[in-house]
Amino acid sequence: MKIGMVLYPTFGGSGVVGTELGKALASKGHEVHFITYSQPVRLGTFRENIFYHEVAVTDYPLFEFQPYETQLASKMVDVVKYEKLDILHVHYAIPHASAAFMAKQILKSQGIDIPFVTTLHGTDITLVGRDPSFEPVITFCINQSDAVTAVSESLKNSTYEHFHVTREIAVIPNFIVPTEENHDFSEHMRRKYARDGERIICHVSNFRKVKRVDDVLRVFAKVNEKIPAKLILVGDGPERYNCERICRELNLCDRVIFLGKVRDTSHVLEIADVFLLPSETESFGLAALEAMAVGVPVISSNTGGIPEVNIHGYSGFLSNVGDVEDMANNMLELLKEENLRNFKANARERSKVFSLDAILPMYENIYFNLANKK
Ligand code: GMT
Repeated sequence: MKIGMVLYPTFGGSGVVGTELGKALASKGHEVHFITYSQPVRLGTFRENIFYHEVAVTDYPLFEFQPYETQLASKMVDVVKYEKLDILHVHYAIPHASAAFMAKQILKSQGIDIPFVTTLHGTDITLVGRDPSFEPVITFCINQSDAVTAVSESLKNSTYEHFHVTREIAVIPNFIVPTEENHDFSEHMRRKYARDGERIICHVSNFRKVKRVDDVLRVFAKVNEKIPAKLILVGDGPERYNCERICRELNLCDRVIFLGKVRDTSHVLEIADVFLLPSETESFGLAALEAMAVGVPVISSNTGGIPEVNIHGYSGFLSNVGDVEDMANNMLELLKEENLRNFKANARERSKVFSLDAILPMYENIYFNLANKK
């Protein structure tokens, strides 16, 4: 099939999922056309069946706010028409679903029928979407999509709770793409960051308020009082400055490493003993799944879709949002020599439920069903 993939090309989870999905579909022989405003972070190399169409966003002085949605819709029309696409798949409702709806209507007026699939990822529903000013557009676009998917049961339920959605939403969980583990490299890098006997704790996020990175630091401070440890923080965003300040206040500067943005986080995760995700809300928690996939257990909050991924007492532990004390106690329990080995193996095992081989056909089924209805 010929598939148009629309997503935010940044380090965010929805962009990662959309890009990895497109790459996997291309490996299976589908022709995938990425339509984004800059090259997706995980796209990069020259590959068979992958094409990239950049949406140029005009920087004209009249516009205080650039008309991204309009230019995206025009680009979709163009690519569908001239590349003869069979389907459009848009990740993140705002404004991708409304741009797809507009493109579909324009194409319809020219005699072209193009179905579009909308995948809801989280903040489009749980944060941004709940702002009442977005509600009518989001509700309309979800209802007008030819198929809608959500990355967890929790996100599906939130969508029904907060929007007047009348149509079916299919749950297709996020997935992991197998990576080559390099044990010599991991050992080398581990020795760079931690001395013998020191544990490595890792957190990966976009450092937005919702991630509660300050809780990461507070949990770490408590654990580090009992056992020697290092904290590796991956990512960047609005809370980074605040976190650096907290590090200084807690006198942790020599134990906390801010790596900044890293394109492929799997090699950092490979050197960690435990992953920490204390988010306020999380529709799925892809970062936690990526950690589990390389055998790293997870200490997390029990919010949103996280309990669908991380199993309490098996692949890690769950605590109430903000319960720093409980998270630290759980981490100390998990880091005991006799527990850590089991939790690592369990985390890896649990991640297999979300293998690419299991999830990819779910999207393909949706595409085939819609294409056959045309
Ligand atoms: O994590 C973020 O804040 C980025 C955001 C995005 O849309 O790029 O992530 C959301 O989508 C991911 C992929 O489906 C999910 O794994 C994240 O849980 C979700 N984030 C939130 O719900 C806060």
